[in-house]
Amino acid sequence: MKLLFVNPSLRPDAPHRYLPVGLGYVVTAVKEAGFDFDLLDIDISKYTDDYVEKYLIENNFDVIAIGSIVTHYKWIKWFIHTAKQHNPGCKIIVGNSVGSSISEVLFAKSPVDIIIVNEADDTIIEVLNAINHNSSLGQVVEPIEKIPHNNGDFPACVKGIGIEGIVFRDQYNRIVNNGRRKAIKRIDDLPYPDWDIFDVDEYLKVSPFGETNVWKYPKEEAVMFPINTARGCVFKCTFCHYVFWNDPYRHRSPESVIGEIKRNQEKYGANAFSFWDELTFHKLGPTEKFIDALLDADLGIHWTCAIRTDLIGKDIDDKGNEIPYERRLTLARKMVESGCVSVGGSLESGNDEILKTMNKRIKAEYFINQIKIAREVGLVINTSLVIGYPEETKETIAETMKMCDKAKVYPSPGFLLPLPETGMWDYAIENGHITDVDKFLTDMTERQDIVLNMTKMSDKEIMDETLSGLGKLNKKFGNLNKGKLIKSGGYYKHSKHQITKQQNKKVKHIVDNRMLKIVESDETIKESLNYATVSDTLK
Ligand code: B12
Ligand code: SF4
Repeated sequence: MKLLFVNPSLRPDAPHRYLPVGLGYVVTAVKEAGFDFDLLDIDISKYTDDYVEKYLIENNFDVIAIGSIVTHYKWIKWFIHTAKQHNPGCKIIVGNSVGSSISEVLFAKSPVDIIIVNEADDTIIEVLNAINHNSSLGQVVEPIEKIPHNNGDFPACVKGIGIEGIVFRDQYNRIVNNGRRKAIKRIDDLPYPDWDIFDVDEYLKVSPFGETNVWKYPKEEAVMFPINTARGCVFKCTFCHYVFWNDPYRHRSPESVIGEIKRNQEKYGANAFSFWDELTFHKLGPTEKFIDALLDADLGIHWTCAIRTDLIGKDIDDKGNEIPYERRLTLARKMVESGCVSVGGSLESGNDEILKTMNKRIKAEYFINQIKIAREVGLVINTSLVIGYPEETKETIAETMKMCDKAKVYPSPGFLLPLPETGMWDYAIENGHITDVDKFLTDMTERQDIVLNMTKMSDKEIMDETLSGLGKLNKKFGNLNKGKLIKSGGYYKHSKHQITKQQNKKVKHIVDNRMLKIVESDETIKESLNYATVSDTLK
């Protein structure tokens, strides 16, 4: 069986590239199961569409597997059509949310053969074995039962039985859904992604660790690797969807994560890590355990992650008991001590009513609490914003900007982008905001564009209000060109004011009685405005 895996390019024009963790897990499982395959890594090799087409003309495959997220629908559709045109006999397998969350659409609009729904590590092996042995993927359950969906008026899949976790086209052109596969219980048991399958050296040249406030080694020596420490999330925000949505939240043990860190240190010289999860830390207890284990391991690394504002910003628990400030402060301090340089936060909106509609289960004030602790320990915090919920008004946008001002943070702004299988997708379909699903998905870009306006304001009003707020924040805390206020391209460009250091001087910063050396900086005074070390900033 001639098998090809394809790594597409989500952002062909971006200067940076990152090792694809999801595909990394999949190809590692396939390699361990003994299959030979080719890899067409479009992302790192920057292949053009013409090159990809030529490659598909010149090479024949029995199976081609590709995965991406749903915003990549237009290109994935092109790829499937092109691959089938030049390799008509091959089976096309699609994974990740561009398959999982819109199966009905992709089957109707492309000649895809099999979609692997959600977690693919085990399913892909069963599918490849079935194709290899020419055995059945499954059959339709009689009497025929249609599976309801909310992806417009595309024909529904019919219920099937067979390899769990796939949707496939049978010999009668029926789209058969074999139902969900149970999530892998112990993700500790998964092999570490085998990065030798990819051109690691090339990736490392273009995977910068954008943080400047490193102190464990000179910043030019940072070698960054992504790492997946958890799958799924315990929350269900109405703008969010990822492939582990229906699976239980699972996190790896500290030993397993540390094992992968050490493997990457020894094998590839890694010393910086980005935790790429939906939710790396879900509550204080397990987070403390993880950070203590990182400290004990004394790895000499730096790391970043995203955290919800309730992790260290929530001061009263759901039963009304106080969550001690000291406990949260100690955790943040230990995070820094173990090498954490910055965290992505999640203010999302400065308006508590909108936060409720988002089902975020946080209060805007948590962000301020979190920032206060972060600044005390020298941790840089950023935040994303989701502007454009139906209730959004000029006043609520102003409230959000005011909260960023209070926190002294330039945010990563974005507009609500209704994605399939989210609460806001259902809202958009049910209220007639999306009528042509294929067109919507084809034209969809990114959260930094107003893709669909469901507010009572015009696009111009939303944009003007947002830009006016961002302009003021940029004057105070950012250093962005006027045209980059929304597509700001990397937090570090506008978070420098948070960094604990002084202009052209080595400063020493005491963290938990240990001396941490902060590296020298050649930045301008404006870039180095140092709110983090100004005591009482937020009091
Ligand atoms: C890293 C990341 C990025 C990186 C990607 C870099 C890279 N080379 O991977 C960057 C920064 C580029 C990025 C950009 C964006 N991202 Co992003 N990103 C993530 C993040 C944090 C981690 C992805 C990851 O590694 N997951 C861990 C692995 C194990 O899971 P996985 O990728 O889902 O893989 C599993 C399955 O999907 C499947 N699978 C994956 N690949 C393949 C391939 C094959 C062949 C098969 C069979 C199966 C398969 O098997 C895997 C193992 O079970 C996720 C959140 C998350 N945790 O998923 C968001 C996430 C994927 N991103 C998301 C979004 C929305 C975006 C943006 C559109 C944001 C924006 N600006 O608007 C942009 C995309 C830009 C564009 N042009 O469209 C959404 C996707 C939503 C959706 N429903 O599709 C997510 C889920 C975050 C969220 N909850 O909103 N992102
Ligand atoms: S936005 Fe974050 S907290 Fe909310 S469901 Fe998605 S991953 Fe979980």
